[in-house]
Amino acid sequence: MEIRIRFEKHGQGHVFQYWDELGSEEQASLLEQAEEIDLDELDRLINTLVKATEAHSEINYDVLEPAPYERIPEGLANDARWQAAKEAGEAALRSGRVAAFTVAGGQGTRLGYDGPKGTFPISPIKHKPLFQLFAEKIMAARRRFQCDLPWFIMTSNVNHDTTAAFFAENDFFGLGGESVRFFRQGRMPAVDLEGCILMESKSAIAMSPDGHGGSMRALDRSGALDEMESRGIDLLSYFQVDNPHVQVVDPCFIGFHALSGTSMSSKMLPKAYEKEKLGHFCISGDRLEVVEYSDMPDRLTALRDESGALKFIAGSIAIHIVSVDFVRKLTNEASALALPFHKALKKIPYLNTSGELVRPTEANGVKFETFVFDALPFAGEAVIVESTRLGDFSPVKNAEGLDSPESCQADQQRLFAQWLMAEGVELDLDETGVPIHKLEVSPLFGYDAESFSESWKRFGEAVDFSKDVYLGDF
Ligand code: UD2
Repeated sequence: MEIRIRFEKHGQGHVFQYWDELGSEEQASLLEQAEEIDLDELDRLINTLVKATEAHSEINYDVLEPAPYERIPEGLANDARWQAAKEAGEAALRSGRVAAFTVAGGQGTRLGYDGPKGTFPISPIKHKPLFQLFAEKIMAARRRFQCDLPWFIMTSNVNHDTTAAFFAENDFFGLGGESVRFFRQGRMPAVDLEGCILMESKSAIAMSPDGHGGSMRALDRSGALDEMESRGIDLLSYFQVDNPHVQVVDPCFIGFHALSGTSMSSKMLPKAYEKEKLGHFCISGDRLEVVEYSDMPDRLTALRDESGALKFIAGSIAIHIVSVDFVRKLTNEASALALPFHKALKKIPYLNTSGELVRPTEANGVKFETFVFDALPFAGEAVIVESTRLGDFSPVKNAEGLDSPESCQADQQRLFAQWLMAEGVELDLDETGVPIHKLEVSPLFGYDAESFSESWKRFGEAVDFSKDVYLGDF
């Protein structure tokens, strides 16, 4: 068998060790996985990321400087540049140039939830799942901008079928099945610390999603890019499945991107504290880079400027605008713009030499992933735009504590309380700004201060805030 010989030549012949014991379906499944693996690429990754004795880093920390960003001005409503950006973004939305794009292929292990993360219930009263909140935001934007606004969702082998089934069961939350498109990201094999491919069973390689950077390749391979181009879509509003606060399409942000002529733009938040787990927007020489929190040396995260503020303050919240023609360029093999792989040391269950499954208690292997923000250096003059925390970011990552369902529900209610109080409503709040009685606002009622204000004025009903209140579509 030709493929078996190829694996042997690359020192990975053990993948087929149990071939003769397998039934025909298992053989077919193993072959399919093996064929996904680019052995030359894997050799290169093993040599540079697994076997190399010195830590391999592209980043020269000695020349790293904070990246400049577009600050939110004092009087945003009267700021000519921000208003011009908003108008440009609204025009792009109205003319159907934008698609929403969610990366939802992750394994979500930290949350400890058994199912695709997007199906996790997160709103404070109605317990709407993450996917429903995004769907309602998309629906609200369609109504406001009178556009199709399709939604592309990247899944992975781990959760593709369950994600698609969940949308079907929920009638696509009213969006129309033809306007929601799912596609799978690629996979990479995990290897042990010597570089041997790990097996999950006699017929299965330990494969895992290839990182959210894999979204670029997957957009191309799935035909999603062709579809976008044929529909006149040239801008992707990219966000992560774990963040229900995200403005799925933000006209100002889209406008800054469109007016600048860049290929990729990102939102930032000033980091709340030194070790907050956000990538850092940095300039290295003349390149814009995002240096992940785990790679940033403590001596740099601790640096402060004359005013006492963190020097490397611009944190990446994983919200981007990506031009469709840029994705084409990135995925065109001739362009040599491939995103670099990063390694993650993990505890990976594996089949030992006697064919028994071992669940290690220490990290025993390496997974390989690419990150979408590594495309920024190729994007020309990328634009980084400041956002507000409640307005755009409160992710659900951990079962408890920071970035948990509890912290996220509290933040949702703080945001809704802000909108109501701006309309002159008096609310009882606890000492952290969370209303005493639960509060939930459907994105179909209001998805930002402006749309909320419009609905509130039209709604005109007396609301009793001495008990839990849900404001829905009306
Ligand atoms: C990410 C960023 C971090 C910060 C933070 C904000 C990285 C490496 N770090 O941290 O800088 O912006 O988010 O919340 O990205 N995903 C896939 N396929 C994959 C892997 C991940 O679709 O193969 C999706 C996943 O479903 C989720 C998102 O990417 O929506 C983030 O993944 P993560 O949980 O690995 O990222 P995290 O929290 O370490």
